[in-house]
Amino acid sequence: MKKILLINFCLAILFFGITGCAVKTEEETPEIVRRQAAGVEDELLHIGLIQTGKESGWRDANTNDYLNTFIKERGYDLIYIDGNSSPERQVKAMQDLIQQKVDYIILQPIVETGWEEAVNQANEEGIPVIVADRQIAVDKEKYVAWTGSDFYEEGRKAVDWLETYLIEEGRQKEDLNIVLLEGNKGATATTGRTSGLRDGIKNHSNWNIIASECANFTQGEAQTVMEQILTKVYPSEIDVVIAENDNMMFGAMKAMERKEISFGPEGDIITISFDALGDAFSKMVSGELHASIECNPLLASSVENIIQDLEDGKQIKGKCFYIEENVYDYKNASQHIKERTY
Ligand code: GZL
Repeated sequence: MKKILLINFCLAILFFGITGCAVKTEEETPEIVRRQAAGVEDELLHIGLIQTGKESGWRDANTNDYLNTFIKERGYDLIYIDGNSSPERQVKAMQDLIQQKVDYIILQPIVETGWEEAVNQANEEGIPVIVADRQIAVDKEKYVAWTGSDFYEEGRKAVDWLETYLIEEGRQKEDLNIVLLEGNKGATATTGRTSGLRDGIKNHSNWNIIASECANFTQGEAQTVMEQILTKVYPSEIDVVIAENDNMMFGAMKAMERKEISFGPEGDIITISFDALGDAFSKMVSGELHASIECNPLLASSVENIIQDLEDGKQIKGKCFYIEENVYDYKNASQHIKERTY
């Protein structure tokens, strides 16, 4: 058996070496070549997962979903690598996984750039790379597929929600000053949401972004950034705070609370964030948060479907697999809070 595997392995390398193609198709390779990771003799699929870090509640839910899906009882050996919020560490992790000859690499990139060389190395070794959550600025032919959210659409959904709310409140003609807290520079979630928000906001000549600062999707940085903004802008000048994830909104809320600024449906400042974490639902129910635009962290099943299709020798039809997401607000949060799983 081992000898056949070795012959197949050499043929696969020859095939991948010529075409650099990570996608196996029925007519090209009828069966998946099992790479025996160094010194490992088993029938498990060895999956390397490169995660961004632990920057938010969304990330914890995303990581746990993978840890609960790719388990030995289901035929996987998951090698989880925490990128510790360092793009450089993530690239090194990919090179290490290539050395270990894993069967698949799942990449959850912090930022889009810096991936060309490492992804090429994975191609040369015939290791399929599946990108999830944020995207990478690499030729799409170099990786199998991407699955995640439409971040631009999320940004537009936030503006749509605000438009509707203001009309319901009879405030659509009011001048509106907006503070925007952004995620990591260069992350698809940031660029997508920011573009969607700005494209929507510029349709309103009476809306104005008076401050936009990066807080890297973390609660601590957002509190610091909001405290700094509040030294330059009077609270009475702020009508809306939009945070590109719930954790940054929680940090902004702490900064506003310290200044005794009222916010939320029962306060003065409109508050809108992204992710729709359980804690965000609690704040919508308690009257602190107006709305949270859902960003679904449960990507493991979408990634597993791609891997299983490859294992079955199927062609992957498409490059981008978007996941379903909703908008929740202070009016409907109490109907959904019990069903939330993260
Ligand atoms: C979105 C994801 C973002 C979340 C943040 O898919 O990349 O990163 O919105 C997380 O909470 O930190």
